[in-house]
Amino acid sequence: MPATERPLRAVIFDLDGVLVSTSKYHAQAWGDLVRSLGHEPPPDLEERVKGISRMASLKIALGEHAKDYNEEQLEQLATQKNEHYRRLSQNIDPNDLFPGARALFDDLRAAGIKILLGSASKNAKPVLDGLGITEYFHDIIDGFRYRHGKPHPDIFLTAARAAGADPSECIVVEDAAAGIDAAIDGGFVTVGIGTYESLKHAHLFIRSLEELTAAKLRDLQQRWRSDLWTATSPLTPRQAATHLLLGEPAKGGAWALQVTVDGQAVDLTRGKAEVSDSRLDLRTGVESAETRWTSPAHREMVLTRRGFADAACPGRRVHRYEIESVGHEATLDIALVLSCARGCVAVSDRVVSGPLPGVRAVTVVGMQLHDRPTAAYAPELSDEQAVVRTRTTVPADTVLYLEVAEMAEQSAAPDAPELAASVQQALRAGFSEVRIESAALVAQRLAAVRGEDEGSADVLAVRRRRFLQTLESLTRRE
Ligand code: B16
Ligand code: MG
Repeated sequence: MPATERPLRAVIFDLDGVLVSTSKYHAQAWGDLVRSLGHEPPPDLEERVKGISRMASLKIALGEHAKDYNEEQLEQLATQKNEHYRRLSQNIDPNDLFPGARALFDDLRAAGIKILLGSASKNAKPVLDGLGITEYFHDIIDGFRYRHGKPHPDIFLTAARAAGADPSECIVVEDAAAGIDAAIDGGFVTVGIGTYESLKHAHLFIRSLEELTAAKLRDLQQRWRSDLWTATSPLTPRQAATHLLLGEPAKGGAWALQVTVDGQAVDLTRGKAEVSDSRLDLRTGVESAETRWTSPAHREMVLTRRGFADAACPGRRVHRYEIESVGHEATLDIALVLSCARGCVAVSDRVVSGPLPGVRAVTVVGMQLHDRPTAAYAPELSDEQAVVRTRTTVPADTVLYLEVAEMAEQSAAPDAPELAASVQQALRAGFSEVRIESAALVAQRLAAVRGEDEGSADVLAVRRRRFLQTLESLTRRE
């Protein structure tokens, strides 16, 4: 497809940390609130709540104390914090706009490229008014306009639709790791601004908006637009659906995720399943697939799986499942099942290991719920299986993030402590953090295999093939 068929149509800006610094006010308001309750806020509070929705931020600010408050009390605390934040942020004026923003807006406008806001904040409009830049925006997607917060791509997908553009025709500018994750998963080209350590997976990192022009953004979008860097999996829809829930067999090993919703097993071969193609994003090595499943009892679920072979740790694979229960609250029973021969080991409450039948090999696999520090896990061992179980409740229309890490080795001893340590380390760090490191390495390899001759469709095809081979060899354990 000629490059001109997918021009840059829109640039979607996050607000806090990209156009203005409100994070100090957010952090101060959360800190004051938590201290007034007699608790100490986490030391890295300001960084951790960047880009995160108000209620999710509250749980981060309260940490383990969150479980001491019921939903109604949490709502009240969030309102109290917001009133304090509004007072702190009401003096924002045009001098607070970050350097380079206005010149970039003028340049984009002159080039006919739409400007949109993609912010988690419900206070975005008064802040834009205070900055005196509201008139530039084609549309403002704020905390009132999306269903799922970052790292879900919903905010940016809503913005792309509002611009009448495909995600591959848009660039997202973000300062938060969760925002770059969300944009990459949505198929956008990304610019990270701020702290390099948490933004290594962005396609371009900048320190100031002064570094950007419409022409530079156009070049970036033409080079990295997702339609050029996405491979569709050859799996049939039915295979992809099975794959989605069952995970992939590790080398010689087999693990499966079993999910029960309100007592009914999620079984994609029953009821109705609409399955997307499984897509591999060659820019990051992440493969994802989505299924919308309606159970025979008319319960609707959206299940997304994202997984990658960790370039920073050969042999390790990391997966994240996003489970949304549409229109109703659900109780989920989740079991991670590892099939193996005798001698399974429970490495911890959430990590199990076992030798594989018939071969001299071992698999270690573990899971955890993201952002649910108080969830309880229980390992169970039998002759043929090692299972980790947990139970949780998901409010209607919210997304539960479940992370799985696995490692397998042909010749390891059955209790292979270094494999177990690697799986535990991946779970401790979380999907996003592991992905940032891995994506940075993938990007380095990609730069190394990139041909000098840019632009022609043939060159791109060859380059992608070579990159795939490199990626594969990179993530294969010796
Ligand atoms: P509110 P962004 C985010 O803004 C902030 O970074 C985050 O700290 C805040 O919790 C969130 O908005 C919600 O804000 O409480 O004002 O609705 O970075 O997405 O522009
Ligand atoms: Mg931000």
